[in-house]
Amino acid sequence: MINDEVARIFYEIADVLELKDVEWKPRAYRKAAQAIESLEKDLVEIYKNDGTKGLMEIPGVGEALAKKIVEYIETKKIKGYERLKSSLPKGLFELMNVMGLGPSRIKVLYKKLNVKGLKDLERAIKKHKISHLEGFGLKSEENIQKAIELKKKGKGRFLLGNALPIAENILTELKKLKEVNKINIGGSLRRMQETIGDIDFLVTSSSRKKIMDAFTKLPDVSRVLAKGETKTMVILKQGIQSDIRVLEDKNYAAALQYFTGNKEHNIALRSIAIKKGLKLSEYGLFYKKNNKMIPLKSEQELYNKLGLSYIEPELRQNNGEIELAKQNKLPKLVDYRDIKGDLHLHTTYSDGNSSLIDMINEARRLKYKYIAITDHSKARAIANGLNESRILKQINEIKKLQSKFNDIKIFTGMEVDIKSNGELDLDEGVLKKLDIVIGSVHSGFKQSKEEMTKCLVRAFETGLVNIFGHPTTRLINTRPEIQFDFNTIFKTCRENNIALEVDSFPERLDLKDIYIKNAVDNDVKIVVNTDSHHTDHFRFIKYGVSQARRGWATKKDVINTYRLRDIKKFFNIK
Ligand code: DGT
Ligand code: CA
Ligand code: CA
Ligand code: ZN
Repeated sequence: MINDEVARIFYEIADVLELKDVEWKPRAYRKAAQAIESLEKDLVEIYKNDGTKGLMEIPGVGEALAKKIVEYIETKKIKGYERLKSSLPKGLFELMNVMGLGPSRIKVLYKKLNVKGLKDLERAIKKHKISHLEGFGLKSEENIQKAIELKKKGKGRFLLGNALPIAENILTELKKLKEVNKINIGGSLRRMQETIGDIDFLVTSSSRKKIMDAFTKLPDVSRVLAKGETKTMVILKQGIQSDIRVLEDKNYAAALQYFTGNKEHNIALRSIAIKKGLKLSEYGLFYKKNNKMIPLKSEQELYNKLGLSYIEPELRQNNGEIELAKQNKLPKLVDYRDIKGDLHLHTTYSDGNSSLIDMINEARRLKYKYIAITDHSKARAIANGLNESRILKQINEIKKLQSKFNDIKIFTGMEVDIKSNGELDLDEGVLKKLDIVIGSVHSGFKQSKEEMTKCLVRAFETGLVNIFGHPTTRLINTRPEIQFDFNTIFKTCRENNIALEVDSFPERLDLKDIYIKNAVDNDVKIVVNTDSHHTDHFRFIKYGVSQARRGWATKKDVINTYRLRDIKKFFNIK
């Protein structure tokens, strides 16, 4: 779909216009971009069926913007946008992706310090020029420095949530080829790592050339880096690299294992093979003494032949999984199909883009047994957070809707802000009326570890919180984690029946795998939620589940795999 491309361009136009001090227009572009992003239909389809008129029915899209969309559909370019872009130094655009630097601050840096790109910015920080600017200060200088470091570390890596849909599309295309025997995604993507360097495919076929030709001609391919007999590498239009390997059927099991990795896991397996008088490569498992290949039907068989139980791809990082596989003691990981409900959902009551009834119906379509509606509380004014009277109104609406459906339980709830002093943003009275309360930190990120720990403990000891939402508040590659003492928080959560959330939103994936493992080891319960702001976001659940799996969580560790009555019991809901 070109929807994402158009939305991205509209966001960029908004940024450029803001840099150029144009009023109003940036807002209009952003609104349209948002609407386009969450559109279910393809813009091309809409245009084909209903022309410019059809496009103008998209919220926020008037005649002028509809024309721009048509121009993009027809020419893959928007001339006005190219012109606008070339009127500013190129480097300013890379600054846009540094967290904490919106167009308004970039404007100041550009005008006052002539900062034209990342290099200029780093130089200015070194000379402490930024702290002297109005509205910046020492703290923001430090934060910009940190954001640059984060950005550099994540350079060239894609979010799992962006890479997987691209890979799945290509997979569908390739599967249509009759020359393809077996095919699978490999690499970090099969391991469901939170960020992805490139998209790896493994194919078995007896006509390699046909596969390579088809692969390089895929509509998503923008450039071919190398085309060989067994390996081809391309750059996709989305900017990510993709590699394909084509081997024979007899190599499949060993090749899939090898190309799934990770490297450290592979190296450890290889040395186990050597100790057994075997040799392991991407082509197969062989006897060392005569180079004879041991036939393998599956990865499972390969692991078993090495004296290990099967290891799920999400666990393969040489992080202790091999030792446990030797003793047949690996935990049975929570499964993607185990999830019975989603306990963090926003609606148009606050900053969601879908209505309460649409969210409920989407959950019913997914056959969920229960959900919780958890809009923002009043402190989040920019998110249209709810005050006490609007909450009561929502509770009433939920009650009315609940009486219509007996296939799903709709819990009332709130995502309530935990303020810097540890107070909750809503009164005890109203919080007690709700089934499920998520406590989240949305401000005061920079408190010290001690202050933050104290603040969280105070909030949790009220006994009013059921879920600690997106606990570290990090945004992958852009916002660092908040600091608190995990052991103290684990203890407080255990004592107050609070579950730690794994937020499935692609840029959050909060908690990280190591923290999940730690929590589970400490007997703290996990809840995998999507934090959906649109019906389209429910699908993110698989990224949260993969994160939980990479954190070694089992079904019993994840409370939203429980039956309705057990989850009620856990949270003490009547
Ligand atoms: P990425 O692409 O950076 O997100 O991470 P991966 O793990 O997908 O790495 P990639 O694409 O370079 O290689 C795919 C797999 O191939 C990797 O997971 C393990 C295997 N592999 C690559 N290089 C080596 C190596 O030097 N030794 C061994 N044993 N395996 C390797
Ligand atoms: Ca890869
Ligand atoms: Ca690769
Ligand atoms: Zn939140």
